[in-house]
Order: sequence, then structure tokens, then C-alpha cells
Amino acid sequence: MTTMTIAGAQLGPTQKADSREQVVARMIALLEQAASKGATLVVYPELALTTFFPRWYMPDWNEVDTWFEREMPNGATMPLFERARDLGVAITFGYAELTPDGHHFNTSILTNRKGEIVGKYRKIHLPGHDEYDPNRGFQHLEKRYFEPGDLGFNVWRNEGVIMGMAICNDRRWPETYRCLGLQGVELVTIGYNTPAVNAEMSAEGKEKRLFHSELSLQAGAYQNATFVAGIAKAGMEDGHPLMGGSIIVDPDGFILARAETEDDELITADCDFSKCAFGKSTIFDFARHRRIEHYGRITSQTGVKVEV
Ligand code: ING
Repeated sequence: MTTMTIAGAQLGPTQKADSREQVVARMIALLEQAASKGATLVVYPELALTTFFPRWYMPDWNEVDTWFEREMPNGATMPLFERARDLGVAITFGYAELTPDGHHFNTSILTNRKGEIVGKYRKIHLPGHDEYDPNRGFQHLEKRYFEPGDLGFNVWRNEGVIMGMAICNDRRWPETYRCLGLQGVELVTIGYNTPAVNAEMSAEGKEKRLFHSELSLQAGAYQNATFVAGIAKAGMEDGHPLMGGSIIVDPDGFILARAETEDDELITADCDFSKCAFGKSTIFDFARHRRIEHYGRITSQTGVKVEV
């Protein structure tokens, strides 16, 4: 029976002018706070090291590439890995990855408590658009700057827990959780950067977005009998608001911890992973209840086909 105190390290805003080193110092402060509370895993947001740069149209790819990391760990992040190792705390965080052969991904890594990277995930569901859109209040150019992830949805047995990763928009798609649930996942970590307002539909405010974020995370947890940690980068970045709402959810879908601010804020939850077993062996015993002979449309068809 494995128990673990999990910490969600919500980050407040990071401005375009802020350095990686400044952000890493904030991340280390949250790491030390987590360690003092007995946490042995810290979950950081998507694109944790920089501002949410897909909001900016940059025609010059040399400028775009300044937002990417060519190796991990690297000079700026090594202090974080070393401090995590010294404190015996595993970490997961998102960053923009530029591979040696020139591919751009929205990536997340997971370490063990010795600071060794044990898993990598590249964001599969990329929202937004790939060309400058003059009709938007701000851009959301993830489809321009990133390629869809090429690693699939995987799990790793890390510190005795079956862990999986997803990133931001992935949390809105039930396929994400089910692909992990079919591998026995017990904890899904999901960092996010979610604009507090809709660039196209200003009527959709923060309250509705917070509701949709919690709904998605709670449903994914309950329907796959897993813990889920959804952790935000939040606050006003160069005049553009990101919503907070970081939460840790248990396998029944109940919220165990919730951030109250839009700043650097630590939330923690004591997780008993034996709580996953009941759902996985009863209502969500996939082997006993699923009828895959009727699910073919889910992987054979991408968009809607109305034939009635
Ligand atoms: N951001 C947003 C997210 O999925 C979004 C984009 C916001 C899509 C609101 C739909 C509604 O949370 C990222 N980075 O994926």
C-alpha cells in the first residue's frame, strides 16, 4: 500500500522579460516549501520556465527558438534538479523542447526522487491556430510553434506509483485519461496555462473556464479510478490573464486541495493509492465491463459525420 504526499506548485505569472534563472529560483522556493510539508513529488505547470509565448506572433523562427530548451537538464534548470535530488523529492514540469534534429514539442518530464528523468511526454492535443489571426484579442499559436506529440500516452512506475503525464488541453479529452487508465494509471499529472478569457468569445469568462477545467479533471479521475493533479501557471503575463484553479483530485473525483490565488502557491494532498483499487475492481473494472466491439468509431473517425 503506497501513500505519498503530493504537492502542486502553482506558478504565478512569468513576464516575457523574466529569465529562466528567475523562474527556477521561484520553483526551488516552492520545492523547499513542499519538502518541509513532507511532499515527495512536486507537480509544476506547463511551459513552467517561460511566459506563455504562444500568445505572441513571431515570424522569425530564431526568435521563436529562444523560448525552447535544447537539453534537459541544462544550465538554467540544473539547480532545480540538484535541489530536488538533495531533498529527495521527485518533480514534473513542462517546457518547450527543441530536439537535436529540429523538432519543436510542448513537453513534460518526470523524475524520481534522485533527480533522474524517468519519463517524458509531448503534448498531443494542441489547441489554437497556426497562422496570425487578426480577429483575436491575443494569439494562441500552439499549432504553429509545436508539433503534435510523438510519444503517445505512457505510464511509468515511479516511487511505487503508476504515473502518467498529460499537458493542458489534453485534460479536456477523455481519450487522454482512458489511454492511461488502460495502463493502470494511479496518478495523472497535468500542468496547464489557460487564458482566463476566450480570445474569440469574450463572453466566456473565468468562472466558466474554471468550471470546465475542474469538470474535466474530476471526470478523468473518477472514470479511470486515478488521482489527478491539475496545476496552473496563473496571473497577468504582460497584460494577458491566465486562470488559476490548480487542484488535486482523488479517484472518486473529489477535490482534495485547491489553490486560492493566482500567484506562486503550494497545495498538498496526502494520497493513499490503495484508494484506486476499489474503482478499478468494481465499476471501472475495464476487463469486465467495456465493450470494445462497439467503440471502433473512436479511433477510426476523427471528426463528426452526420448521416441522419
Ligand atoms: N490552453 C487552453 C486549455 O486547453 C483552451 C486552451 C482554453 C482551450 C479554453 C479551450 C478552452 O486549457 C492550453 N495551453 O492548452
